[in-house]
Amino acid sequence: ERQALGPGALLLPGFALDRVEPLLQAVEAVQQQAPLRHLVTPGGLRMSVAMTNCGHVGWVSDRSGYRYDPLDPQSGRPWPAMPPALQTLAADAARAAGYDGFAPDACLINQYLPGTRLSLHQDRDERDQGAPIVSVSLGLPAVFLFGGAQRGDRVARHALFHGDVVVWGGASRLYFHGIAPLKEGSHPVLGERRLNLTFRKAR
Ligand code: MD3
Ligand code: FE
Repeated sequence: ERQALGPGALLLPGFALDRVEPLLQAVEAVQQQAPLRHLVTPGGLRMSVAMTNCGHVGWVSDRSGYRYDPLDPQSGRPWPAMPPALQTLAADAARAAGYDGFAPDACLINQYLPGTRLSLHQDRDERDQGAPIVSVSLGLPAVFLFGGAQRGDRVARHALFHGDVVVWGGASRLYFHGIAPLKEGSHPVLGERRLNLTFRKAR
């Protein structure tokens, strides 16, 4: 089962469901080396999403801007390597969407607690914008906001559930998107939170 969310954006409902345990184990191991933290935007605002990364480079934001950095600025050490369970899931999902040989070098891990939101933005910090982005949703459901190529384009709402994977390629890759404030709730596996993993070819 697959559903187009936009031009080149394919929803694979429940694609990750049969591998949640190894995925969460891998995420735990990453968090131990590189704890979740709230980054500051170039404008000086503290992001409500808590983030960490694994892979050759990680996405970071501070007063000087957004970038992919091989070092975790909090520890000064390289980001943890991308665990095989994560790499494999990303490559399998990309293949299912028609992208053979997807080899992400960055995985951004986002944690949402009730009330956490991600305002409308574009993902433009990756060098290779022909490569797709693969996203995996775990835990509490979220309302995904999906606009268009222009900030003012109308915004559609889609629910994203535990185990859902979306492969963002084609024109959708540069569309504005965000997450509405997370609703209160408790998920049987993750408790009162949502995790989102995004796999990218950043360099
Ligand atoms: C559409 N994350 O990390 S995942 C992000 O749920 C991000 O944490 C959201 O937006 C989250 O940048 C949304 C879905 C997603 C991810 C990347 C995209 C949608 C996208 C890139 C381009 C277009
Ligand atoms: Fe994004």
